[in-house]
Amino acid sequence: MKFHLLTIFPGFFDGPFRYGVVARAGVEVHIHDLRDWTNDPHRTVDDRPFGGGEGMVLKPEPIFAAVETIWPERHEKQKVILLSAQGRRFSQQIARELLENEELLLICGRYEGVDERVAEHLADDELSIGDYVLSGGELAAAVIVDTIARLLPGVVGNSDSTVNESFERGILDCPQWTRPAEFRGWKAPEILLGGNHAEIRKWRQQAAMEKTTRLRPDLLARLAK
Ligand code: 9D3
Repeated sequence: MKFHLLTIFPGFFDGPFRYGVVARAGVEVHIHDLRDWTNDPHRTVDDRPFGGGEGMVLKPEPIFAAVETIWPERHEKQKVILLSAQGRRFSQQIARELLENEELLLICGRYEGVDERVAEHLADDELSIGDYVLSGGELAAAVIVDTIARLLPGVVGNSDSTVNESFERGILDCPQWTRPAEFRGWKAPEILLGGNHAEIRKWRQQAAMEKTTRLRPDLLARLAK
């Protein structure tokens, strides 16, 4: 799968994509500097908001020019996604849907926002990664690329091992322990040390339920619907 990221901070991605699933073959990430599509000596990408207000807004022209250069012709399996705090909330299910594409172009917002004509007339979708305020879309882009890339066949070794993931089952993973069996007086659950796999499966299911009830009751409420 091929990802294009449009940003005013191309250097931002030097770190996150050198590690993990994104560094592997089969995942291509192309970083594009938005300022490359400006025509003025100052390489201006932003301007003051109409109607007044704090801060600056990303101008539409460089963004449209960039997307139209990267993809002179658009086809069905190419999607332009605007990342903004106002988008619909990204999730494991949206990651699965986006996996159907051949290429994704993620536009990273900055400043106070992006001229609304980008959302209305250029982007196929507008996504947020959660209800908190970031300083821009770059961290969101890294999160989305990582989440989709690890679902690609070949990434997890066993292609079945992602189909049963906690967010897709609707409850959290069960808690895990490893050696030593006793650490500072805290013992790993006895049942996990034995070989009764049927009992272990039951115990884990119960432990996952208890943990979900305590930390993510919202997931259980959704399951009940
Ligand atoms: C505090 C400024 N806000 C009110 C005027 C608007 C605002 C503008 C720009 C809020 C955040 C941002 C920058 N954030 C993103 O571009 C962003 C984001 C986010 O803030 N949270 C979750 N997901 C995303 S995706 C892009």
